[in-house]
Amino acid sequence: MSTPAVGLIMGSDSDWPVLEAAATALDDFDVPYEVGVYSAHRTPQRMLDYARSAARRGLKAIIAGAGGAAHLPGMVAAATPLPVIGVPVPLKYLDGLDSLLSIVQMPAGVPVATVSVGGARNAGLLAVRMLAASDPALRARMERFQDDLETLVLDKDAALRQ
Ligand code: RP5
Repeated sequence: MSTPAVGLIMGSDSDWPVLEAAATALDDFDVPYEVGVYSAHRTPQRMLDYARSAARRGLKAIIAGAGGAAHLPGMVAAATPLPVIGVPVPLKYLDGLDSLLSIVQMPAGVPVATVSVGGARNAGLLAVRMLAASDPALRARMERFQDDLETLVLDKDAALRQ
């Protein structure tokens, strides 16, 4: 097993059905990652220990998903120098708007790169791009992925026009 480059964490195991798409994106690019549940409210010390040790342990980026009063991404960003990508998880009420606002509205100095509500796949792809900035082989794979996206759209366009 290679050393994880990305930490994929969430506030509750109930977030996993949403966060799984980030894992799939990382798998698509063979990026090693670790997964865990770290609640800002229920396990605050465990969350801080994780964030404070993340860079030392070799992680390069952290994807953090949470719902409702979604403080996990921001609190992790406060305790690590690594880039943190926040995924707002939609819950039963408010359609995830509460999660989005809890994650996106960070004070200056503590950035969280927030994706759309439920946008875990893009969170995974953004983490790949972060790693690709210093990894030419990974960057080439990302470029091929983008070419494939374009081809897909052009094929669909051509099919519609027939
Ligand atoms: C948040 O509370 C979690 O990220 C989750 O989205 C939400 C609900 O958690 P559970 O009550 O399902 O464990 O901390």
